[in-house]
Amino acid sequence: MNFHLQCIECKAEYPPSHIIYTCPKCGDLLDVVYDYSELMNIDLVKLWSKRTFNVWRYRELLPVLSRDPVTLNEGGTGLHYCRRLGELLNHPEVCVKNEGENPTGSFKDRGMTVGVTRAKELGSKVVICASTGNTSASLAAYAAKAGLHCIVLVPSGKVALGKLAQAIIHGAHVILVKGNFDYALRVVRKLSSIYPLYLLNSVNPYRLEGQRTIAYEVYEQLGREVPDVVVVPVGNAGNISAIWKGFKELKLLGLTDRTPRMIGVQAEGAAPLARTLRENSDELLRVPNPETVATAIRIGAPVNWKKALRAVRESRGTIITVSDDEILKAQRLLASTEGLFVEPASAASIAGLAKATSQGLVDRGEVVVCVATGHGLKDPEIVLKMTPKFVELQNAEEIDDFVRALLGNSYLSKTSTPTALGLQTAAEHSIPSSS
Ligand code: AN7
Repeated sequence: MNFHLQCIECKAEYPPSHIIYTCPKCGDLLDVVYDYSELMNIDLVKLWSKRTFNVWRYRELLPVLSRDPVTLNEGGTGLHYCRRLGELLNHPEVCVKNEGENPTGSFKDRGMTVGVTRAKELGSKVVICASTGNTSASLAAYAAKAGLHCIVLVPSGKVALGKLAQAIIHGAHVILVKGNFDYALRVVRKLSSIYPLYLLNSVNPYRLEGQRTIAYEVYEQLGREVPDVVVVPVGNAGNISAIWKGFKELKLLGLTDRTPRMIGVQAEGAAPLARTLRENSDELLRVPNPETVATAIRIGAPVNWKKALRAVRESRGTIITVSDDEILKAQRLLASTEGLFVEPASAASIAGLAKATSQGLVDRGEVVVCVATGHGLKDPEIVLKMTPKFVELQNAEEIDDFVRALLGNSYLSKTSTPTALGLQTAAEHSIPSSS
């Protein structure tokens, strides 16, 4: 499909051959604009149904010229109906879109497959980003696949271990910055304005386009229906903007006559958008020193704030805040009731739904999709930190006591007598030392 760039504020237009990230005239954000009329006579759903369930299934709606995208088979993630969780939240119709199933374990891969393909099309040799972790992990992997050099700047000491390991192993030049994400982003924006470094933060309009596919997939997975509410964790605010654009397009293309309400969720210590919306401010009310256990969304000056506020207002949604404690409880609840292990930032969507339900923002029976943005194994340290004490058993007798206590009398039959295990003790079982 034909596309060009357009400023969201002054509406100036630019051809896709220009390497720009913001409007050269007024400095505001850019959006990718398509000529949808080309698609009006095509049965899109039928076309899609013949293809693999991944991001490139929707290739007519992606802004690339190449027929050979840089791909790791991203997208096509599960939409899990969460009956047990729904019962606990007094809200039966909860689905979780599990973006941890992507190749590098987060939704960023949907954007990077498009963004890195564009980087190649535009002739770039080096890609760069600032990151709270997942963007760097994803960009490093796609740059490796494409044979491009990759530089990532991350806030020192504030990136989950798994994400850092990913960026390193995929061969990125990892630079630790003494400062937060907002500062690191300022630095890479400056660098990319001076040197030929292709910037792949979500200020890059092409990257965000790949993330619209979350909306298309949810639509197909719900049997060509749109949910009532979509709950999304918000950091730099690109994802909520992209998903909203995707749902609007489904309506524009005549595939549905409804759109969902978008509910963004921020951590209490990093909630600039929630406050900006609440106070109805025309300027972003920045948080100078954002802090939260959900390091992925530890962001005080979201670059896409304008797009995100438009998404929330147009969709008649809102932005709510949750505490770190609520986030960690929600993470454990989702993992222990549904078998889905997501990172703390992602669990913010579950905590957010719990809060929205209790505040009457979501009605019982409405179909809600929570976007779980990244995999729990990205940040194993937080789980261990939150686990007070392990049970450490020395021998078979203790194990027997433990199991009997766990099962309780109701599960035990009269024939199961204590310590009839006949096992060696752990010490007997250990390999003797050679001395
Ligand atoms: C798991 O990696 O900003 O609101 O630099 O990793 O689109 O920014 C990560 C963001 C939610 C917020 N959940 O998405 C980065 C980065 C997870 C994330 C978000 C992020 P946006």
